Amino acid sequence: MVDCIFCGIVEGSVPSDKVYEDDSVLAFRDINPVAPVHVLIIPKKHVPSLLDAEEEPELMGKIIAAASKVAKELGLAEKGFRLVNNCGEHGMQTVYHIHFHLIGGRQLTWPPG
Ligand code: IU
Repeated sequence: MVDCIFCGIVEGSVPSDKVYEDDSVLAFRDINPVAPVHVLIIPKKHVPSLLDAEEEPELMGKIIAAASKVAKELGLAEKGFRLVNNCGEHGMQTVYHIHFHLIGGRQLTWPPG
């Protein structure tokens, strides 16, 4: 068992409800959804946070491309959605394996709390 819960999901030792997978990216449903659609999109490689993304531009591009694909596949294209990264303490990041929340299926509000 690996230390990082999302690395565990990637290797399959932790179960998840996967909605998309390719060689470098995985998307699965959040266990505590805040909207009808709440998917986490992660790199398979352990990248701790957005502060480390500067070294991974190609991988980050693949994540954005996956978000676009998953949003369309899950029926979010017509009404729209939000793609969110929480970074660090003030950003309220709780899992230090970078992930992007794809949230939609209801009217969202702005600004966030
Ligand atoms: P955050 O951006 O680090 O605050 O969000 C972490 C998310 O990971 C949060 O929405 C959790 O519900 C979600 N999550 C999960 O889907 N599966 C898990 O095993 C764990 C957290 I731990």
